[in-house]
Amino acid sequence: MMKLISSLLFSLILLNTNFANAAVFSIEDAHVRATPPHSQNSAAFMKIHNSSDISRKLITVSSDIAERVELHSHIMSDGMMKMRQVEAIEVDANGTAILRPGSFHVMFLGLKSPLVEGENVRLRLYFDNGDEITIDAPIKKITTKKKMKHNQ
Ligand SMILES: [Cu+2]
Repeated sequence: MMKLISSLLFSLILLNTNFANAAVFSIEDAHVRATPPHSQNSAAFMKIHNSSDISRKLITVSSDIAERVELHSHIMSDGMMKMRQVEAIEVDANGTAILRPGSFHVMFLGLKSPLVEGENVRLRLYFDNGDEITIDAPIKKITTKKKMKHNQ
């Protein structure tokens, strides 16, 4: 009987933890830029909502499609928009961080193969509260007006 009770209690604790984790962040509209053949780089975009009362940070993204995955933003430098690596992307308390072309994005450097429209890319997002979220982001064609130059 004690065994049953303790395993029930354990299950409840697990349920609670899962529920608490699931409630903090939600990811919407995640997608990855399709690439022409031989392209080395690509980027992922999404909306990250933080439904907690504490400001949080996206600190790392991992994926096996590229040799390196970095968090990037854009800055104006000498009158040109340039990409720059950032340590984290802030997700305000009860707010939404928007990763989009020309702003924050997840950068893939050294693609292992071209990214074909219609396929999915598995991404794992790591947050500063210890939360980890795995998503499958569809590959889409994205057209941007300006060519971006790397600043590294
Ligand atoms: Cu970038």
